[in-house]
Amino acid sequence: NADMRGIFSALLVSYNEDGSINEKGVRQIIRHNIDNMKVDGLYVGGSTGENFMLSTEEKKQIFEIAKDEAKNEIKLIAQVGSINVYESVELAKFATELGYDAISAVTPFYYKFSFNEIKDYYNTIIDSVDNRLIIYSIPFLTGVDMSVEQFGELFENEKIIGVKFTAADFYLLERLRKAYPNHLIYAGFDEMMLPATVLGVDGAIGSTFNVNGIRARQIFDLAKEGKIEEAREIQHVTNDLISAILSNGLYATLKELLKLSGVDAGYCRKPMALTTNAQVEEAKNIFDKYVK
Ligand code: HMN
Repeated sequence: NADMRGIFSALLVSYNEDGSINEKGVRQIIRHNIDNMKVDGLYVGGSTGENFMLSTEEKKQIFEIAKDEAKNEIKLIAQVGSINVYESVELAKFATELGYDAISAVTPFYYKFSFNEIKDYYNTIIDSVDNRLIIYSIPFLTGVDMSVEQFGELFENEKIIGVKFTAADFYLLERLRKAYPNHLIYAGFDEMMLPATVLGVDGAIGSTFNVNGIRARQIFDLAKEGKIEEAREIQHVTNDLISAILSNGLYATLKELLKLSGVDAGYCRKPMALTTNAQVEEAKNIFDKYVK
């Protein structure tokens, strides 16, 4: 599974003001990631794509657009997780037929599912397709925490090849790295990429790589080479950028920054609010300072 190592942008999706998908804009975001951010791959249908607010048909449409635009230029991961596991199976089949290199699924959320239920969810999804699966663990949004042993139980299924680890728990990250040296671990918090890389992650999946992909790769490569001080300098600038983005509204600001780079990144989708003038103005400052 070494082919899946590297820097993956969590794909942003361009929506029109009425919430419909702006296909042309989505294609431009994908091209920008490939041509200018030089990413190794895209994580399609994640939180960053505002995926959990979409219908099944819309999710499929985004998978189709991404594959059609990216072809085989980069690796593609399809996030198919949903608390409707039958939808996840349908999406897993759809993405696999399109030729996605792997699928991923968020831990089922909202209800307090038992670990056995979570395990059944993952096995149901991946056993329905001839593909590989990456667990998407994001406890701060899902409330689902799993132990080293529980990850091990999921990894008993050979088709489950890794985890996207969006957490600040570096103790757990270190324990997972030691216990499962042959599974893929992706860092999920861009602002903590350096410490995660020092602990030996295989790659990173992040929203801010849509605009900061070049610095992200520098941090990753320098840290892998043991050049920690140089990597830290770039993480400092990166985190000045990320703090500014987070204070101004994450997805709205990323979209404004893309627009300033000439990409038609559109709007966020309801219930997320439309961008205010103040946000647009602040995005210009952020762009001039850190992105241009
Ligand atoms: C996704 O599912 O779209 C992303 O992979 C999620 C990714 O881990 C991002 N997390 C969220 O947006 C919740 C991060 O890139 C995050 O946006 C960034 O580190 C800023 O906090």
